[in-house]
Amino acid sequence: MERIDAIVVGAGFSGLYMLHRLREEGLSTRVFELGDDVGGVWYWNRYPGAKCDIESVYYNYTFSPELLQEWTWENRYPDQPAILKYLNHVADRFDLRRDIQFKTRVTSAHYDQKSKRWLVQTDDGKTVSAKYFISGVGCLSSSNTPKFKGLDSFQGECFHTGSWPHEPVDFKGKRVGVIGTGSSGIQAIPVIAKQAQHLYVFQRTPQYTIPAGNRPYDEAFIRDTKANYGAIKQQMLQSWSGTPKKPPERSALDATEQERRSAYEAVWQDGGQLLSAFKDLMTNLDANATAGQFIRDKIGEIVRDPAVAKALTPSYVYGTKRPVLDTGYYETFNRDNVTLVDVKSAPVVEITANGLRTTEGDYEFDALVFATGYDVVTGPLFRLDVRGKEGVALKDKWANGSSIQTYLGIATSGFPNFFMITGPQSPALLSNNAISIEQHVEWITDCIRYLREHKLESIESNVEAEQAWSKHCKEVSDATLFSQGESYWTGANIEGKHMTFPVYVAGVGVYRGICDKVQANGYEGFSLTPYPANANAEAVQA
Ligand code: N01
Repeated sequence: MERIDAIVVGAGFSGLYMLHRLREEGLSTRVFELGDDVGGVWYWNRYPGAKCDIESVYYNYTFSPELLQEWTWENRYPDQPAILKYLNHVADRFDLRRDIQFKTRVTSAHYDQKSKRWLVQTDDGKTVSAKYFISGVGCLSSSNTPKFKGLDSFQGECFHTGSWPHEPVDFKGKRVGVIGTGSSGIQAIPVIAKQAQHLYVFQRTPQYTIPAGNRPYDEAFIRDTKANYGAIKQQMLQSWSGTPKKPPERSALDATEQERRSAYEAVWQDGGQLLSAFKDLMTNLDANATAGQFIRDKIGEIVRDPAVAKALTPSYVYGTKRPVLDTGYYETFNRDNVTLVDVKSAPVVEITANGLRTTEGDYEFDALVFATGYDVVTGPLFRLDVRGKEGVALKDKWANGSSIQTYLGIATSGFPNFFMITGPQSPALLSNNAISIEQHVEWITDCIRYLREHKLESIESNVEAEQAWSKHCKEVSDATLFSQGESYWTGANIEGKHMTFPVYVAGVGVYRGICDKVQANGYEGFSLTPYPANANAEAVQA
């Protein structure tokens, strides 16, 4: 059996940087990637309109000053082709492809207590043994297609936004059905509406979304940003979200009605998240209600048909589902070729050969797009069939997500030398992922270097430490509104799934401080096991 130092799963933002850093440390490292090229979610999410809603100049690696200077983003928000181009550039620039095995699915990763190594099986029938097993699968790589009755009977073309074909898809002259109005649906719907003969949007929950305000960067902004990246990076590292935006200082409730409206209007006109307008929108229901009402009023102003406007108007607490940015979403429902179908009041009964049936009627179309999201956070991890000491499966340890317990969102007890980049109970789902990924990769790299320098065979988080961390995560999120609703954050989007809120919401800067302190204190909360006295040099090396 082949023996290497480290195995990383996934060649997206996480896996690429992890590979780069471990190679620099001199570790033999292999990345297994299911796709036939780099990119991770940005390789698979090629649906029309796919974009990131973090601004381009902040949604990139910051570890290499040279890379920051040589790469220039064109638009405020990067679309999928631009991000994929960037990640390809990174893969080439750092010569990463030679250690990535593409078109390979990890089918299991089991910890062998005897050899104290991870045995990782892949779908090519091989097993590789590694000292360290690192997940770079992210939170959003396991797409969810609801188990509708008759799913296989549809005779037309069928797509999921999370695994879009590489060949161009042409909806011209076609009747199209889109199920789902989360970030993906909201980005895809305006673009598909412009191509399709007719578009049916099947909406279960109306969404709060505000204009992204996407536009080309001007040269002066790029010049300034590049000149000041050092300072900007420091602001990103210390911030709540991982971007350098200054946090709001004022309460929405201290402002007059007119001041609030003009603050919200300024964000609406410029684009970006409304949550940036006041400091207490996610901690105070009354403050939050003012933001929700602002968007509800906008919907009424934009959408001409009052019945459609009403159906598009959300009533849940703003921000308890991930707030969305869009380009012309509500306006799309003024088009003659777009029909909104409320599948909350009249649920989907079945998919038929020619479309779908709700409790109120039949809809016929030629192509069906599932924009139904992901089995978030635990889905991609459970798919790896990770088993730790005594053969315990991660899935069983976390009882399907309802009892997620991690230490810092990076490690979990019973799984030595297993690291999760942007794992549950880290800030990842709510932060600028590029920054959160870098932080985890660097923390893991430092940790592995420490183990090797101190001739330590393994690291494993302590049960008490992860219980305390999980409790702390819950206390912090319970003090906000984030965890109070039904969302994919809590597993409510998947039938039968119930998940504890899996995000550390104290913010990127606070979290970084805690992780750094754990490291500075010799990995407090972890058990470090030395190699046995009689271990040979080769075993200690690898
Ligand atoms: O998924 P979602 P997404 N019948 O879960 C509906 C990232 N992302 O792919 O709200 C009918 O948000 C579901 O309805 P409901 C980003 O983190 C980022 O859109 O559960 N409908 C919802 O409307 C984002 O948050 C970007 O009632 C069903 C939709 O499907 C995350 O990915 C772009 C249903 C799913 O929405 C996920 O976004 C794209 C059913 N049985 C994605 N099941 C950017 O950077 C589900 N739905 C901008």
